[in-house]
Amino acid sequence: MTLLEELRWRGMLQDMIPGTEEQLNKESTTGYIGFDPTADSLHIGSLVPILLLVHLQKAGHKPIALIGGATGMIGDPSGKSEERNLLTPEQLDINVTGIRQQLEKHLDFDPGKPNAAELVNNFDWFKNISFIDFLRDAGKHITVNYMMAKDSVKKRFQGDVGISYTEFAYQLMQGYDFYLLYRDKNCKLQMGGSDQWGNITTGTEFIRRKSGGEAFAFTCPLITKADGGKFGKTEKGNIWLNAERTSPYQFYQFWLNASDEDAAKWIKIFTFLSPEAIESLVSRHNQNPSERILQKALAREVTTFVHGEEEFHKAVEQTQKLFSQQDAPAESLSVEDLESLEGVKKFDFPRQKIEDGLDIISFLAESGTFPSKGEARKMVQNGGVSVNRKKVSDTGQRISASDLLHDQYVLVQKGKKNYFLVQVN
Ligand code: 485
Repeated sequence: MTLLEELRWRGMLQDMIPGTEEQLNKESTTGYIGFDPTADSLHIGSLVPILLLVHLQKAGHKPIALIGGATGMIGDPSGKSEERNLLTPEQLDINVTGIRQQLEKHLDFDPGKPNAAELVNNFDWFKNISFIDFLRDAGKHITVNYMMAKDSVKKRFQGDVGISYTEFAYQLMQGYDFYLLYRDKNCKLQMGGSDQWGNITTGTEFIRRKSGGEAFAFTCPLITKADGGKFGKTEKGNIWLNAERTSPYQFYQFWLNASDEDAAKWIKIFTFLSPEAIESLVSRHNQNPSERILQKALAREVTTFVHGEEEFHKAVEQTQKLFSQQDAPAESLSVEDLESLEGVKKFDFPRQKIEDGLDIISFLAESGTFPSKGEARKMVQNGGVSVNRKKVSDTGQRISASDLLHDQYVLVQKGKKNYFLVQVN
């Protein structure tokens, strides 16, 4: 399979400029993807473009990861219905460092290889370009009429919010990047998510008008979820690649909890497993879906890719500790275990009240774990509530300081799987 045949099979191809496939089949080609430093970490949405760069390199082409130190100062209007807030230079510095470290981890920069990866930052060239030079050198080659026809800005002409001149100019900067990489590094290909199509084609147009050259591009689809929810978000927010923001355990859990339909799609996109290996996993999975063979393989592959083998094994151990031994005493769970219980919701509660002691029904209602005392009582009477993993059998039971885990938590369980962590303060 050629690179593009493989990406097509994996469901990683959306739009493509005609001739791209021929170019990639013809010669080793340099291709780039840009990442703006809008946060100090990438999230799993950016994993697909990273994987594109890895696939590109594996197929013998040369990947360039561009960090948008300059474009990040402006803000891409693509797919955004409102003007963005400007980030401070200090925040941008922190973000550039965080993102650089993540990109460096996944590409092969070995200078001995002819297709060694490269990392560039567009601040390095934009910092030296004057406004006059930019208008003469870049702005002059693209008409405003052309720029206005892009989806990324068109929507903003219609609503009341409008678009600033700053954000309107964004596509010219990205187009200029492509032109410079084309000119100086013979980079003929740009990739990105499908929201980037407009900016990317401004680049190929720019290259054509300014130098008569031909450049290529393709995009990957934005990842969706079968239930219509937003990909990469849980109740606790985004799933980040940075272990301090999303622990490897939570990361592992995210993939493990995928629906069957999503897992079958995602295993092609997010792993390097071969089509044969994936087909065999799918058929084994379908014979016995409750074993979650696909989810386990997906979670193993992605967690190992992002966090390494050791963290993957730790995540599996932690999962076994929490789920296979459902009756392990709550006292044996560490603070991290408690905080990372799947889907756990946290509530605050005044310490004083616990120290004074109160009845279980008031505690459940006042802590917010139940909407009312009536509902709390009903569920306790039905045997559906546990505190610190012990079933509450008596509505008169009391809660006091001796029930605190690690001197600050009470673990409440509604039914089997709904966890609530009440933290006193
Ligand atoms: O020359 C370039 C300068 C900046 C960029 C690209 C080329 C960044 C780009 N405009 C952008 O905003 N990308 C998004 C980001 O950085 O968060 C996301 C895209 C997504 C995918 C990912 O970057 O929304 O589709 O391309 C890598």
